[in-house]
Amino acid sequence: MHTDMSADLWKSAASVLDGNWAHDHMVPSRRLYPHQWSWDAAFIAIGLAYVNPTRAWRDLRSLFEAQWPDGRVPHIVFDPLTAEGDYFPGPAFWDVPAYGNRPARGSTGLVQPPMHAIAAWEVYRRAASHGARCAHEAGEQLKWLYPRLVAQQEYLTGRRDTGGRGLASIVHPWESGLDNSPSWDAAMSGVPADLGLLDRYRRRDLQVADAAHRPTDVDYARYLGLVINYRDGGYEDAGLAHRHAFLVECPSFNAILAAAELALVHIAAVVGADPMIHRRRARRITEAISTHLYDERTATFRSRDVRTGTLSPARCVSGLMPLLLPDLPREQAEAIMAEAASPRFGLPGTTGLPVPSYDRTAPGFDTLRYWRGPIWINVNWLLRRGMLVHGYRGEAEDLREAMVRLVHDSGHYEYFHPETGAGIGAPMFSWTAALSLDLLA
Ligand code: 9YW
Repeated sequence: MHTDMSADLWKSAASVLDGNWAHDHMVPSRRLYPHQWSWDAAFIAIGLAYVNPTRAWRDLRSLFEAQWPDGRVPHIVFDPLTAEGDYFPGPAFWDVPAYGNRPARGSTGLVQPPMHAIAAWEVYRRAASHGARCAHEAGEQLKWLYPRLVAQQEYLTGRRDTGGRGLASIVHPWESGLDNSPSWDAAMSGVPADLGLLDRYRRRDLQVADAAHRPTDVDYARYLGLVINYRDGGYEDAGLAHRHAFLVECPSFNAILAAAELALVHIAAVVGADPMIHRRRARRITEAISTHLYDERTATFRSRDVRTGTLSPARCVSGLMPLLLPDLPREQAEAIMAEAASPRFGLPGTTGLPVPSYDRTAPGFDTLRYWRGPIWINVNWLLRRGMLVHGYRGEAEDLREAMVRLVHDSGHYEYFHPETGAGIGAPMFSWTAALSLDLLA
């Protein structure tokens, strides 16, 4: 790849991360998302590992300082210096119960995909190249994080196994990180949409972003209704199957959950804990994904609605994520590669672009609307990682080059138009910048 292009991209990526640092954490985007988001912090740490490892640890640590006593790591940790009006739904809406040594910063009661063990291991691995002081810092931070990462996994594999199949359920589309993905359409159609909620609570996102890109009002009313139901039950998980309208097992969330156990195998060995526990858990989750989330007929992974027991008809990028797992049966890994290469997604060898978030051939494919079509760098980064796990080296390199080219030509955007490659959503978006650093290194 052209070295001037790499040098330019490296410089602009590092400067986006400098600009988005807020005293003890990184914001995903200054204007749109002025707090700390959970899985963003993990992707961001992976990039900070190259330019500022101390900040990578600080960001992960400030997130885990807000961990709940039951082990859940909140999907947003609020910055008390940001005005309530600058983001909705803010701390007042979430109204989370007081818990233990909860820091002054409030949080939500939802989670996001547990990318953090993967990130912590990546930051640790790179520390030695920054010298002895950095390596020592990494050892100390890893020791601090380990029990907290384990508690996070135990929360998700325990209390969140609402279907009893050895998989974690999400209780809200926001927990997937793929907010309005068509993967939830079938399950969401059964969730009441009280549009009156939108009169009471104004959508802040529509004041700072284009309505044509964002989830619709009906989606949003359902999102708020689900939060209110979970919140009014004290964010308790026991008995959710009987009192919550949305419980879904997502192949991407669960693939990350299993990949996190594999990262914990390495971390446990460094901190003197038993790695075997994690190896066994990774195998169990992989088996559950492979058995319960695979549709034999179409040879694709789909999300499963726990309430109805049915697989979603939508073919989304989340179905490609189980490629992360080394123990996935060979024919399923091959099926994922075939799906990625098909006209539904398309690999850069054919399209010149990374894969879109949704099936290009589906009638509802929408080039602008968030997770219903646009290209996102974080899921493509995960797909490339999966390709490397299964030995698809040529495809992985093509995908790396396509991502680098896209971000270089279009900027560090939140997402990209899946036909033209134009940058859309928020500019100067942290995870796009952070993962670009990793792709260049
Ligand atoms: C929202 C912060 C978050 C990401 C999610 C993405 C979006 C927040 O932004 O959700 O308000 O809709 O879908 O993955 O963590 O970058």
